[in-house]
Amino acid sequence: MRKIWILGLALLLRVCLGLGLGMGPELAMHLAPNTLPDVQEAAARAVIQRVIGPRSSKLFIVEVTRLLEFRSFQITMLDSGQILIGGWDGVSVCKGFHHYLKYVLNRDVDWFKMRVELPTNLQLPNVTIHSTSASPILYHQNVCTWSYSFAWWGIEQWRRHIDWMALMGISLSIAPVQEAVWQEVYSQLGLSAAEIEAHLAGPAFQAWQRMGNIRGWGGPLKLEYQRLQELLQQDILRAQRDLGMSVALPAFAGHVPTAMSRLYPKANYSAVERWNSFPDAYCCGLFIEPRDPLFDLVATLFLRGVVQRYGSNHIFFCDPFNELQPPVAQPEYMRATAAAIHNSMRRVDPEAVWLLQGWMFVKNIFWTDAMMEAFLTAVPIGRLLVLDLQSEQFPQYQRTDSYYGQPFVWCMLHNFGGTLGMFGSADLVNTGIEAARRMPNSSIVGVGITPEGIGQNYVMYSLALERGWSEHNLDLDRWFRHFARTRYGVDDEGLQQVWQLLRHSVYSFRGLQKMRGGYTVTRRPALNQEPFTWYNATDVLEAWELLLSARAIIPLEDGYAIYEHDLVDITRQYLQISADQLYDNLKSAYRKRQGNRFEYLGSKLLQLFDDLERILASGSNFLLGTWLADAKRAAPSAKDKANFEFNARNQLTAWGPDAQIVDYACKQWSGLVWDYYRPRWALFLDDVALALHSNRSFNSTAFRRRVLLEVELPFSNKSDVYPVEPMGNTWFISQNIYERWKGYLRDTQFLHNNRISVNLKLGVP
Ligand SMILES: *[C@@H]1O[C@H](CO)[C@@H](O)[C@H](O)[C@H]1NC(C)=O
Ligand SMILES: *[C@@H]1O[C@H](CO)[C@@H](O)[C@H](O)[C@H]1NC(C)=O
Ligand SMILES: *[C@@H]1O[C@H](CO)[C@@H](O)[C@H](O)[C@H]1NC(C)=O
Ligand SMILES: *[C@@H]1O[C@H](CO)[C@@H](O)[C@H](O)[C@H]1NC(C)=O
Ligand SMILES: *[C@@H]1O[C@H](CO)[C@@H](O)[C@H](O)[C@H]1NC(C)=O
Ligand SMILES: *[C@@H]1O[C@H](CO)[C@@H](O)[C@H](O)[C@H]1NC(C)=O
Ligand SMILES: CC(=O)N[C@H]1CO[C@H](CO)[C@@H](O)[C@@H]1O
Repeated sequence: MRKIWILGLALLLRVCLGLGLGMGPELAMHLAPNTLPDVQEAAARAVIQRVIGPRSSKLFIVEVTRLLEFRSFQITMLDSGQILIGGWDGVSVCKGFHHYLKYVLNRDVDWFKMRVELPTNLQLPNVTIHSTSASPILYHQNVCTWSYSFAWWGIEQWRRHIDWMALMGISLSIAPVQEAVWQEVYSQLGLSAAEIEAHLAGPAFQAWQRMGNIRGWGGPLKLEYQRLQELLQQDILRAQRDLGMSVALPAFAGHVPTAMSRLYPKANYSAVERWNSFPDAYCCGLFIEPRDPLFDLVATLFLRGVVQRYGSNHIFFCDPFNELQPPVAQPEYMRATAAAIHNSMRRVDPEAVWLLQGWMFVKNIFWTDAMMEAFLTAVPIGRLLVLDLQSEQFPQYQRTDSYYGQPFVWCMLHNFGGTLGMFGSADLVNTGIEAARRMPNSSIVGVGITPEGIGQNYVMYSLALERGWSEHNLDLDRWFRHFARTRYGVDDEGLQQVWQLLRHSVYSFRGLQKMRGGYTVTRRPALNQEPFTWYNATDVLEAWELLLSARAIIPLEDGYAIYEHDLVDITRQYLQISADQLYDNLKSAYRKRQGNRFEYLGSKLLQLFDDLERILASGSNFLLGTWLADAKRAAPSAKDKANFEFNARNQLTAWGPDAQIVDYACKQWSGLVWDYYRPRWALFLDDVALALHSNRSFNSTAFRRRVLLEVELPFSNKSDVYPVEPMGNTWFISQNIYERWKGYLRDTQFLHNNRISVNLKLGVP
């Protein structure tokens, strides 16, 4: 073992001296943690043990060796009948194990199901497989994921997620927790405790305060909590680095508390522009001009604090202008700014690489080609790594000639705000990665996923990451079939058909619309919405029917939980579509002043909310109760629980003191449907019906005010407790709802059946 390691070191040395590996591998090697192979082996072994249990995991032997090709794994069978998985690092070993699990044993994991029960008498097939990642870097996370999905997680949830990341082959992510460092830096500089408190946002809003968008909202952030977060992040980092993953840490982007101008009145600041109409108390902090000496002072203090607490993999992220306009529109200014920021990193770590989210370049007229080129080329080539943040819909790498030579990661930004709704662009992901790799002189060095929130559409993340590892286009037909088979652990034509139908409908999006999860059920009611679907909803109905009929063949001990999860999701999806359709009909009834029809359809919509609540309540992954309980559990002390609950509720609903980005992070969850979405629509239906009957027009201004004061704002301050355990039998509830909503399709009051084609499948005259 030791000998192999020394040989590996020699190889590594050769590589570090730049002897011809190409920019991607060289950069990835530069960032790789120097964890010893036996530590990585132990970590990979532990992952396998958690996934298949101690008994089955004895059938696998792991070995980390740098004699293998960079980011590759090799699977062989030993004479003992055990399977040997060798990998370049711990992550590659885990990826190899996942490959064997999914493509040899035909079983798979999911975010919600990280434990796989293998048969006791399992004979492991003898295979020899060698595979190398086509992506030197596989990236995961978005700064927002930490607030929308990870906000309340403890080490248990993180453990499962890191295991999952390793199985997918993910090699780079971020670790943005930094409040304890700021607390220290600001105190050291002379800010008072109150001034710091006014700056730091609450536990559900840290992502946007870190980016300079808001300040203080949802606070105070207690010292005790800052300390707990710091310890948690240290555990997370250790777990990741033990597997050989690298982690990018935060660097200083320039945003500081307004009170800094009291201490340093002569420094050159600009006021950050208002973000989403947040009031002064919670927005518009200061931005220090990067060439001002104060920038360096703060940057150095901060980054030293970060590295001292969290170590370093030579990669730091910061986004000075995320959804914020730079103060000066001149290429020379942009060049000097970028250079100053990178230099501030180099002062602490001479080998620093700057990780930048390319989001600011998307659809922003400020960033002309000249401005972008000046900004991007101010940093030595290879020392800036750009996340092309939403490559499946708004790629920027073409427009910038591959970021003027700076390495970039092709990313799928599949989700905003952690909203639910089946959705994805399977074909575009498959072919988009190919196109980016084949572009002449492409500087692509990896593939990533950058969801604002996780916990939905698992299939898309699984697809994008496998595509990222793979050198070739995936055969999507086969891939989706195999997905169905491994998901439920049973080889069945009907189940495969379910996923083909979904693939060709919900997962076939190709539009340029911004998908933000705002469907009729979750949007604030109004008469001027235009819901749309890009697919034929009959496919979803058929998929649902097939899924319901598969109940008897799903293996109870292993596939059933994920089967129930999918049943809840598809029922939810069909109700979501039906609500859009009901809405179109309600609008037409109003326009035609058909009071009775309006009330009839309104009662159906309320029935739909009842059904939606019932099906969601039966699924363990669709409960508001869990989100709130997790938030309260994360509170450092009993007296902080109320504010943590406020944070958790406000983020999902009003998102701000006055509904600034109301419903941006909406969730189709049990509890939220019942106490937030349904009451809004009930108010609306009453108001409109009243207007119709009294021969008045509906006053939308008055309604908005009423719904804000009666539902949207009060929700954040409530403290009702919701179940954390599912209720009812999912299959029976789903079947019952299926019968009802299939029946409504024959209803003559539904004049606008533009989404669901009733005639063919259901035999309506
Ligand atoms: C596994 O298959 C390979 C290639 O066919 C063969 O050489 C080897 O002996 C087999 N190993 C075992 C343990 O069956
Ligand atoms: C302050 O910075 C701005 C750019 O943000 C620059 O235009 C201006 O000249 C600077 N002022 C001083 C006094 O350096
Ligand atoms: C690719 O790079 C080479 C060498 O710099 C250059 O000669 C060539 O024109 C480039 N091709 C394209 C399509 O940009
Ligand atoms: C939707 O699919 C059904 C069944 O395949 C088909 O009969 C119908 O014409 C389709 N509707 C539209 C709008 O494409
Ligand atoms: C609508 O309601 C608003 C607020 O209550 C009120 O100021 C306005 O006059 C009303 N408009 C009409 C046309 O009644
Ligand atoms: C919610 O509570 C906060 C204080 O905790 C208060 O300032 C705010 O006005 C309350 N909002 C509503 C809508 O009751
Ligand atoms: C606002 C409104 O609905 N006005 C209607 C009141 O009733 C008269 C007569 O039926 C209609 O002509 C108006 O359009």
